[in-house]
Amino acid sequence: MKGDIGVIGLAVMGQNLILNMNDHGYKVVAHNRTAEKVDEFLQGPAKGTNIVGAYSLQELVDKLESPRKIMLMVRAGDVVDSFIDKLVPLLDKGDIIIDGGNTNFPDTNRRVAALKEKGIHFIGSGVSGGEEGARFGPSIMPGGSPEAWPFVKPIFQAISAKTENNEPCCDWVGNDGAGHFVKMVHNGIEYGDMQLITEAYQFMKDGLGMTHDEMQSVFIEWNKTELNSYLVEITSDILGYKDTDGEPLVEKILDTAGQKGTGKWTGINALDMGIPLTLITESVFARCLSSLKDQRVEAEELFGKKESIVEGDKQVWIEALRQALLASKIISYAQGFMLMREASNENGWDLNYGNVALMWRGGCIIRSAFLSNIRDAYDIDSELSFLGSDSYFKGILENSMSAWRKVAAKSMEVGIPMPSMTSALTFLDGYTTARLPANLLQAQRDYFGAHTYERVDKPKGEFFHTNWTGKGGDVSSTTYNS
Ligand code: NBP
Repeated sequence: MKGDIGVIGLAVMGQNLILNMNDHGYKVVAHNRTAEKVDEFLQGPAKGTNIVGAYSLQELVDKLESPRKIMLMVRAGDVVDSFIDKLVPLLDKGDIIIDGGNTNFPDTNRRVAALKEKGIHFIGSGVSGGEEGARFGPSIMPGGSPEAWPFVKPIFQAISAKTENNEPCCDWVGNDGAGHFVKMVHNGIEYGDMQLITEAYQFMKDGLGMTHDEMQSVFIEWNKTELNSYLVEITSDILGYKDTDGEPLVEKILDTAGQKGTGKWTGINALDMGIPLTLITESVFARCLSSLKDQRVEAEELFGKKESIVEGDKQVWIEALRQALLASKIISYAQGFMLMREASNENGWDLNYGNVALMWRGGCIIRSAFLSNIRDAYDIDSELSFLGSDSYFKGILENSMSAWRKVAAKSMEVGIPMPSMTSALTFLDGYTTARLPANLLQAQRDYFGAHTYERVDKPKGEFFHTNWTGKGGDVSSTTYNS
């Protein structure tokens, strides 16, 4: 009997996805560049299963049922191109290559188009959930050649995480690089969620002087509220984790955050598309700032930074912080969905935002109860332009406003950096202001560069230039927006 699917790449994600597919009754053929890893896998975790090995790409291809489905779980970038180049001459028209790595979506756009010319279908799929997700149910976000989806759908939906209603956290996202785009936004939101939690932690630790056990209890309690999520849950575990000397391990970890690029890509795309994705972008910059450790140590001394003590009733502050965190999180997701909406419109992807929320509901790092409410919001209005306008989320934003402002103001007053919580509030203040000071900005642009402006008392699209000093000419610059 031939294999149902081939997987190339036997590192943590590949191995666990294969075992997951095997659990669901699929016969998987496993291949890896370094052949010894095939043997190690077959004699180790795959022992006693139906998984078979292939020591060359030809062997892999020969062992698969038609149309062949070959999933790459390898390092993103050139390695994927190199495998595609080697596979294509061995494949037949109608065969399917799937890239399940963390690929930047323009690469997927390019690969879908290039392979289409050769008659090969290509799927670029986000896979989220790390090792445990891959093994027992990840969130899977496939996009690319729609013709390929019916062949891959049963396998992907079988191995994916399921919601409490047993719905698979996997559905077709859209054409071209849509799946990888949505996975990129997922990762950006993950950056935002993590940053928001760290800001709450710093406020409690430095501002309120709380112990790690106290903070752990707060996160345990928060996890029983609308903030219920995987990241809040693991944060409570981390805060309670003691090193061998009985002290909290988290305080022994160097405060410089790493990043692999997906948050940065999300920010770059937001800038390219002109979407104010402020919270996620601040979260990426917060990681950049954290990496300037030596400079920060010097600057703290140079500026003689004082302790940032927050006076007042601790319980009142903790509840205010919870509300500020929840409201900021709503803004982060609202901005992320704005970005997806713009990308969907620009690329003709026809994204289903409710389905995206459902795919993130289980298996992935940002899984949370909150995503069910997002799905509900898009069920009510599939074209919702701002998540915060949905009545459920609007209610939370309004109810949290006072506490959110108090936390933001206090953080500024005592010097606790909270870039994401404060930028979220600033965004909402801007978004809910009908008249912003951009009129003055337009006047400045016209003053120094004759960039022209529109008038509130004239139809939109009519542009004016003023000779502000009486010395300039009347020739205006060309009017366009980049
Ligand atoms: P890695 O990202 O560490 O990739 C390891 C695989 O890539 C191995 O099969 C390795 O073969 C192969 N590879 C490399 Br590295 N360089 C190669 C080359 N020049 N030629 C051929 N093969 C090469 O594995 P992973 O962490 O399992 O991730 C797989 C994909 O899934 C990545 O795109 C990753 O970004 C994504 N992802 C990872 C996670 C996670 O939590 N780790 C979560 C979600 C998505 P070798 O054994 O011969 O070196």
